[in-house]
Amino acid sequence: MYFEGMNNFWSMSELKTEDSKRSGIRLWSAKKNNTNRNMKLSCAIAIAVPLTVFGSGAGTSTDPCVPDTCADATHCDFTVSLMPLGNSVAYYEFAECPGVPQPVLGMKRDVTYTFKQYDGTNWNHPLGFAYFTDGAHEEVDELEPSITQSGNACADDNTCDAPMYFKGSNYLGVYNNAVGTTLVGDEDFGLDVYEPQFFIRYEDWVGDPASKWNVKLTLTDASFNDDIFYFCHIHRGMSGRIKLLDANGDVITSSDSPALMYDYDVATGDDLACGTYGLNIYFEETQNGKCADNYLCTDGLTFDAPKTQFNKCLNAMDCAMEFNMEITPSTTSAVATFINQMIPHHVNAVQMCKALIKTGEVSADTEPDIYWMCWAIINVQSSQIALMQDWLSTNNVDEGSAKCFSEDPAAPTPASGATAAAASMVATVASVIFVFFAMVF
Ligand SMILES: [Cu+2]
Repeated sequence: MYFEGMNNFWSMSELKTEDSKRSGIRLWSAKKNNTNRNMKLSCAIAIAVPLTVFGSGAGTSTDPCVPDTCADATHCDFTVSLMPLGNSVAYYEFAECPGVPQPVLGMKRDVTYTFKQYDGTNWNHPLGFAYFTDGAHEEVDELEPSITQSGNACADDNTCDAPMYFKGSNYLGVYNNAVGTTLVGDEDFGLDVYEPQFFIRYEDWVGDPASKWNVKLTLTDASFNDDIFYFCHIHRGMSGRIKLLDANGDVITSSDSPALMYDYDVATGDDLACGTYGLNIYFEETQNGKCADNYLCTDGLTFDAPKTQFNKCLNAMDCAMEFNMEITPSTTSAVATFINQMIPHHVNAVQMCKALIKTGEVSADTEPDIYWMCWAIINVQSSQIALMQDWLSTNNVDEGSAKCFSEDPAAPTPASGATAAAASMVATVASVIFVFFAMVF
């Protein structure tokens, strides 16, 4: 029943499915989601079975993450999942180098790599591959059968290196450059079927036994040595570097080129305990008077430590929402006013889910309905935030985003010239912090 409601909600994002290239959201951070891994670790220890080693490498440019469990010399797997905590949407993680958000991957030429998006957390995060950061989100070249960076004649017959999208063993396209098969030139590499499927209801996406979503990528262009990127076709800000390796497994081009166009989110301070990102200035000890209220009536009640922490997280995110909703409405655009109210509202929903997952009381095993609803909130509301941010920048509506308060609302009203000057300075600093915060978000 919950998912029926969600399906309607889902269709809101489908309004812009065809425009998903601009539906990405900027990320706010990166912290490892320990929950599932720890669960796997404790299970493994309990039954005294050695842990399977999928791969090796630190996931850095000098030590890329590589698979060790290759079927043979020319067929290897990357096992994909997503970590939601400590960042704004989610970051890719690979079982070959667990615990590393957005790792640098290493790939050899003329090896077919299968990126297995089997894990449920892949829902709404179909992998793409691009020559530059974020691919079509930024209107830069992706790996497609008709696109080459090296001047290779492949562009003439649609045989350039491109991913091949699968549902189970069922190939969804026509183009083919997999090792050990016949090269087929065609513009259709299956993405047009694959990507829309990642928007459907979770149960439908994951429920079909054949729904072993996977992407195969084979790099063959011997005259191209630059790095490429994996990225999410739905959310921008999730690009990770892929470096070419020689036959010995050594990095061919040590410099990182092209550049990744942003830094990853790294949660610190109180955000670490909440699974959130960007809330540190709103916690009660440090909120600098941004909010006068305590949002939870906890007097006289006792809570265990995890719930005390969760309450603290909620209080901070409620403060953030209220503070960021206190704006002057636009006199020219109700849409702008709506957006400036809705973005902090959506951010709050996403943060609430991250904090709830962080408590450990909600997981795919213990509370699957709530857990996957939270993933829906994280994935869809993040896309909607990006859509709204894009609307504001496209329509250039500045009005309606001004804060109601030019100074700390909890500070005493300045009475004299000297205190007014001091208060003005405080207000200026607060404004700068707010503008910075707004830009980051
Ligand atoms: Cu995504």
